[in-house]
Amino acid sequence: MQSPTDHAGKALTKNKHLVQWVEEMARLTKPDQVVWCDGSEEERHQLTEQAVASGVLLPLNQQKLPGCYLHRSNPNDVARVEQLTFICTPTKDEAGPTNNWMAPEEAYKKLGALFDGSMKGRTMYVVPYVMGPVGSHHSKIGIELTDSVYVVLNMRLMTRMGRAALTMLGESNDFNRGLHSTLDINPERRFICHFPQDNTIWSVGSGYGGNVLLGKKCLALRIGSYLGRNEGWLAEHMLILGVESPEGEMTYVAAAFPSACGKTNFAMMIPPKRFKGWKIWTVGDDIAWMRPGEDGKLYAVNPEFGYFGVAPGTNVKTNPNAMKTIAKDTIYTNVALTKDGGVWWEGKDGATPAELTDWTGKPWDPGAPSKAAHPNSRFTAPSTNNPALSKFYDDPHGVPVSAIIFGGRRATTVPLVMQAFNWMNGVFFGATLGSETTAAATGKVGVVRRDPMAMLPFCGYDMGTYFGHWLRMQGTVTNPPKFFLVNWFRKNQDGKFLWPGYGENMRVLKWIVDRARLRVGGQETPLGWVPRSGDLDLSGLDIPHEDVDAATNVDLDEWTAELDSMGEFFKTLGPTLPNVLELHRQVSLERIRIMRDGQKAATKSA
Ligand code: GTP
Ligand code: SPV
Ligand code: MN
Repeated sequence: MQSPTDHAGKALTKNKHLVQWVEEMARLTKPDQVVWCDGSEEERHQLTEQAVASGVLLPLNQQKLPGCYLHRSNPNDVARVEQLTFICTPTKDEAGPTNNWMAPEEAYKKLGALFDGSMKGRTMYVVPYVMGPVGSHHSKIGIELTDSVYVVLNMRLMTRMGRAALTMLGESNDFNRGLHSTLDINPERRFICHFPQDNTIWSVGSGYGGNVLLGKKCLALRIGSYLGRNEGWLAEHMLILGVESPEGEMTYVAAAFPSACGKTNFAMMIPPKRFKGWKIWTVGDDIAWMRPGEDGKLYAVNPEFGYFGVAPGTNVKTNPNAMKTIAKDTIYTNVALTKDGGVWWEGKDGATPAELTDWTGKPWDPGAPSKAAHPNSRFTAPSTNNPALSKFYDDPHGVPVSAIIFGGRRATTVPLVMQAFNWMNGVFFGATLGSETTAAATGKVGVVRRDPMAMLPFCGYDMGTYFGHWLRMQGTVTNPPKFFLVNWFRKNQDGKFLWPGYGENMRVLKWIVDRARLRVGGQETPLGWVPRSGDLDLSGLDIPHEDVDAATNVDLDEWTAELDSMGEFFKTLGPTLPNVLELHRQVSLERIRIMRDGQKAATKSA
């Protein structure tokens, strides 16, 4: 192969490790041509035209939605497939009991056979990208080879893609090797395999989201978490936001909620009227890379450059910043189409349009039980469209994190907010996080499962060892953040949410910021600190006080059952589970027992 050039014939790289690997992968997959991407505007224009001509993208109404397109994926390919996602470490123990494991040689052989000739008649795109600010010590370089123009256009939105990545790479051999082919989009021939020791990802048989945009879940989380353990940092499924007070005081917060549990919404939140002068700035909406800084604080960068956000439920009331973000230059996937070339989904503003084409391309019957937009339909939009984008979103140092929040989707038990007593207790909150499953992955929706740190599908190595890494990180962070647990999703007997959520979550965030800055009180429970009555600012909030009480309540009977269920989960993790977490669980149970004894004695003597 000659030295690779961009579409205008200008040299792109002389990196022999890279050129050799691309040649090798091209020999395997046998594409008709190899195209190196430079990330330029002209290239985007060309690829978009091509995608439209081949039906991969459908232009939307360019007056209403300039630069916006619709993509419909194969109905068998609409979400991440956890059961087909593998960690391929030399031993099964390294992948741990929560991951699917395949031996590396077996995986290379099995997928190698599928990749053999898989790009015949197709183009192989070479997509160089940086995760994290270009040139930052936080950042990592990846190269994705793909036969999907949809993937190229999405990677262009989601990462710093093109020439800048090759310049940053220089002659180095230190880059993630990602290979992707859509093959025939057949679930029987679909595998997403990670080789942490080789810094390599092979993905075959899918064209959707986290399965194929290899910089995202595959590199930034699964491979990233492995690199983070070896190199002393954390790769987490967390949003990052800045809270600015009316006086201009800035506090950064990182929060892990499982897929489709509110990260994008929280990261773009607009505070309610009561919080005049308060502003939320988005640094990231899905992934955080965090490492200790010289001042002993934990610094976070968002490795991504765009948002791959859930469409359903997004509207002018719940997330006005997202609505502005996706008004231009956005790729919509699996949403419904209106008659005039607009987009629609369940939970969008206004009345349901009379005539809709559903996400599969068929006329939609409003009477039918099926949804017009797929529940995991998404938008891909550049973060620079976000009116609330933090001016530090691209800062090579990252932002200092004062609070870390874990949260799940729980109809019962877990209160609106609770603060951990210390770092270890915070790791315990994360390690035992439970949440109802959502449409973000294939499988049953609404079942409570343990999703530690919201990383169950994304941790690239053994879970117990990962908890150990989290615990040990305390030794490197002398000015540590405070830890919190939240739940926006508690329900009443009728199945209605007790807490209004979205912008109103500012009330909880305010308490978190004040706690992190040691300037508001709290009530101690056996499990953590909760706001005293009156600590949460509820003025101007139009919901019954009983609902707030029910949302914030810590019921010791429910928590006894919860701690028992956490114990069952711990048992499944095996010998690498740090003992201190099991001890903490037992101490919590014992504290509940003693507390209830005290309460009983008090009732008797009264
Ligand atoms: P991923 O991109 O899959 O990682 O999801 P995410 O964590 O970014 O979730 P997102 O913010 O997209 O929200 C997912 C769904 O939860 C959407 O349908 C939202 O409308 C809904 N949601 C978000 N925040 C709240 C909240 O505070 N209360 C309630 N009831 N629903 C919420
Ligand atoms: C998630 O499922 O957590 C996502 C979407 O953010 S995907 O990129 O498909 O993983
Ligand atoms: Mn996510």
